[in-house]
Amino acid sequence: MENTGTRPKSSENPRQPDDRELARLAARIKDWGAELGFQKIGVCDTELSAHEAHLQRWLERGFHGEMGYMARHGTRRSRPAELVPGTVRVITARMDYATDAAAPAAELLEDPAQALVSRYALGRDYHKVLRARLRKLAGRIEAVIGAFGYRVFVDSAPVLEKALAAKSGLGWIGKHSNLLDRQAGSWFFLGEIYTDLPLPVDRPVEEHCGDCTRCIDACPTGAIVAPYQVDARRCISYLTIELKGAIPVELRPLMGNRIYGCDDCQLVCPWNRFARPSDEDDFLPRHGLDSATLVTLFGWSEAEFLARTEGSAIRRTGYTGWRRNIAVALGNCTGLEGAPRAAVIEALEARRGDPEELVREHVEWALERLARD
Ligand code: B12
Ligand code: SF4
Ligand code: SF4
Repeated sequence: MENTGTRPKSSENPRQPDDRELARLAARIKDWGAELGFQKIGVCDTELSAHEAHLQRWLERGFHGEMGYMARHGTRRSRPAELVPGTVRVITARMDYATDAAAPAAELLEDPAQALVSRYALGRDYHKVLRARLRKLAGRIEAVIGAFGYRVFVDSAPVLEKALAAKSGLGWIGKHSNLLDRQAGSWFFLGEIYTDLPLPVDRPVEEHCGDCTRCIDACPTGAIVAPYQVDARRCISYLTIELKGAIPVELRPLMGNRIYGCDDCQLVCPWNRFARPSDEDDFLPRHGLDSATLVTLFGWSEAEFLARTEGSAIRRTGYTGWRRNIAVALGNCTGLEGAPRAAVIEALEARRGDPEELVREHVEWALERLARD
């Protein structure tokens, strides 16, 4: 959890800015945000009761699976002032991560022997990138107005990031449940600054999903059980990143070669045609992760895994999760013949004696599936 805020002492900040000063400050915050590499900055108040009800229902239905942290914080997730007392506004920020430098996901999905790492995880861990920039943004505000109360968050605490971003006009929540924007699609990260500054708020944008259901239809595992409702337990992103134990057997064949996260619901979204590539070097693919074969990645030792995922979001799945995920993808390499098939089987057989029972079980599943092919 973030702990970067400063609380104003009344003697440090004796005069509250008036409405005109606050409006001017909000405009400057947006300019500074752009200078710091954010594509959009918005401001909203903290009233999230409709979202709180949706969140509650999502939890009651058990859609969070093993993500205990989603249930743990009571109403603090949907009531910002309970998480950070004194919060009256949230400054929200969007940073795009799509890159032209990566091998196209659609092509990788067609070749079962290739590994598919979701677009957001190809480069540097976004938490680090956004957090550092948001701290700079808060620093700029402080340099102008003096000490003020704030805290910076990037997917690091009980915060309803998409709801806050939607409220502050950064986009609308699509049927796949991600936030999207008409000019930018959905390939972006979100971050926030909770603050006690009563800045003027922005208006939400209209939603533009209309009759479209492409994301729902394209989901390989049927995880989008209704518009705006994702059962995480079926989502490949959850299965490959958040789930620590065995991947349910019935879902394994549906995962294809997606070894870390999944982008299918975004790949088919028509608004992503308007996404602009990011010019952040931090989000460029590292270690050939956008074009590696499954066999290559399965051969990584733990030391190689740790070295090549340093500063990357992929660390979250751990070396055991990495091998588990790739074993499933190798088991999905049906339809291969000759040398490529032999290479897949050889790679799996080499890990039959893996020290981890979890990995061994997924390797056996994969070999059995290929034996039936
Ligand atoms: C838990 C989580 C997950 C879980 C659960 C996903 C989910 N939909 O909740 C899993 C592991 C599956 C996941 C996957 C992904 N995630 Co995620 N995840 C989060 C996290 C930590 C919390 C999200 C949350 O609050 N879920 C709770 C449920 C209740 O929210 P919800 O389903 O969106 O429902 C809300 C609305 O849709 C609405 N609602 C719900 N039901 C209904 C019904 C109706 C009728 C209406 C109108 C509205 C409505 O109200 C709810 C509350 O706001 C956030 C970071 C954060 N702290 O916010 C990142 C975050 C949402 N993830 C992010 C990303 C990038 C992803 C992936 C794309 C990664 C990948 N490529 O693999 C996938 C996308 C999968 C998908 N289709 O959602 C980004 C999204 C950026 C964006 N443009 O929106 C975030 C914001 C992280 C960040 N800081 O950038 N994620
Ligand atoms: S990320 Fe993949 S599995 Fe999850 S909802 Fe989207 S398409 Fe379905
Ligand atoms: S694919 Fe269609 S329904 Fe899904 S988010 Fe995009 S526009 Fe909305």
